[in-house]
Amino acid sequence: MEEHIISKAIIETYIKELISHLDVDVAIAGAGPSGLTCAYYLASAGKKVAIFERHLKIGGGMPAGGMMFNRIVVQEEAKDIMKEFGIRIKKYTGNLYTADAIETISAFTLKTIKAGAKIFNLISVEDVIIREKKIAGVVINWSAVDIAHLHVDPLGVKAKVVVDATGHDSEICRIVEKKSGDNFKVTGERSMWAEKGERALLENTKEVYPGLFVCGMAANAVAGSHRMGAIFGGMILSGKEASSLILEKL
Ligand code: 48H
Repeated sequence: MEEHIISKAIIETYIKELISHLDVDVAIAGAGPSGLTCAYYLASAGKKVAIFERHLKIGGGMPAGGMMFNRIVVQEEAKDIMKEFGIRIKKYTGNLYTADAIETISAFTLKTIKAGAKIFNLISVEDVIIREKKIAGVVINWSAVDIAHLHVDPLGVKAKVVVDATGHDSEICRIVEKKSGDNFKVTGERSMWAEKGERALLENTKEVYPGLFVCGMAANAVAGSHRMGAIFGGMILSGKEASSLILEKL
């Protein structure tokens, strides 16, 4: 058991995976609940999907529940998806259910990987590729490069469709706003109003620029809709909705 063979096994197999995901059907920025759900349904339908996640951990805001109480609330409409992922939910009151945030994000992560989507953590999407006014891929770099403010040029990934699932900051849409040269605007999210925010989410989940779809909190941020706090039904429904719209397009 020589150390350099262990190193070779890690580097060789990682690089193989990375190379095989330099040209994908769908590149998703962000492995939060909406990005994972979107990836799960796309991969289940046979699409080649790469998720690039800035952080070491997977799950975005979900593992922290509400203010670090690691429980989440979902509404009746999301019950079927929770069931599909094998997550236990408990009726609380009315149409509201609770679930363990760690169980939920673990199930989402595992099922998404097993469906065939590839998650690359510690990699950030720092730019997009635009050809003839259409998004044609993402530009990636090690997150550590950004954190350390190093001058290291990035690499490009070709994608038929790109999904902005970056949450509150809607980072990919903000890049397009700044760099496309078109009149594409990110409005920015509004303050907390759970009911309105959740209701607006599905409507805001769409192709916002040719080749660029937005889901989850980013969808509300782009459209200028409300945040909703630690209720997650809308996030996973939005991820599923984005996958359906993308499947129609591909
Ligand atoms: C690679 C990136 C980049 C980048 C960011 O925030 P998320 O959990 O996003 P959603 O939309 O799936 O879920 C939102 C939910 O967690 C939430 O915040 C809610 C319900 N808030 C309501 C409220 O009122 O506060 O995940 C986004 C992920 C994160 O893991 C980021 O690290 C990652 O995207 N990310 N990854 N490249 N440029 N930017």
